[in-house]
Amino acid sequence: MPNVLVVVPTYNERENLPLLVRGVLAHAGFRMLIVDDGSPDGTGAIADALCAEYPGRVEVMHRTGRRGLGRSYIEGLRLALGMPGVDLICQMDADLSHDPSYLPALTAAADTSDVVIGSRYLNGVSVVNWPLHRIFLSTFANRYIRAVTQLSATDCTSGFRCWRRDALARLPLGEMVSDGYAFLVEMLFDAARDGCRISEVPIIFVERRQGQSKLSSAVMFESFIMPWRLVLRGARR
Ligand SMILES: Nc1nc2c(ncn2[C@@H]2O[C@H](COP(=O)(O)OP(=O)(O)OP(=O)(O)O)[C@@H](O)[C@H]2O)c(=O)[nH]1
Ligand SMILES: [Mg+2]
Repeated sequence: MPNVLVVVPTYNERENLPLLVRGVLAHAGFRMLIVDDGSPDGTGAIADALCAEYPGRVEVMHRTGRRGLGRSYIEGLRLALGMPGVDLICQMDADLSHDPSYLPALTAAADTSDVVIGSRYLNGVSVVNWPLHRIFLSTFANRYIRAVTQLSATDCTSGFRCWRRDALARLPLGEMVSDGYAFLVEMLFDAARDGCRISEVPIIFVERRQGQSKLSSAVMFESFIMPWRLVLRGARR
């Protein structure tokens, strides 16, 4: 049986989180760490109730201070790396865009890879309910990131991933500088430089039905600049 910890950052996901937790815990050997950023909609209290409902299988980290996806992942992944008996560490969104039924395919592929990406772009474009401008933005972002950073994955911005614990432990989490979605690119860039074997499995991504997107213009600007920062930093290291 695999020993898997799934780290999920949440901000205002009260309707989605209970469904996600049940979907993930349907798989034997899977545990979860929810990293809530003081969600004003009460997601943190719902996470605590799920923790009480599934003792030993759901942990909750309540963050205070400045919120951010990158910050949440850094703190959550550090805690995950310190937990005993964890072989694989997954990352996924809480908004049900990432179907938990793909988790076994991701963890199985980690037998022969250090990091496995759940990819929307392995077989054309596999997204459901995205307006055309969102598809253009995401496919353009991926082409741009690949061109600047020379990463070869088709979906460098996917937040659905599975890491072998030892590969994740080698990443310089303390040196990471991104706040938003660029954090995912930064992780992948550092993993590639470290010589990690990176592979992808196809997923169908379904746009959230409940709650709101947190994609702000500041986050998009950071994603535009970050590939160049990574390349320049990579050249210095
Ligand atoms: N802890 C924490 N989680 C966040 C933050 N921003 C976003 N998230 C979570 O990160 C995941 C992805 O965020 P989304 O808002 O769905 O971003 P997205 O998928 O690019 O946007 P949509 O397609 O519109 O849903 C979700 O689980 C969010 O709740 C944050 O500042 N802190
Ligand atoms: Mg989403």
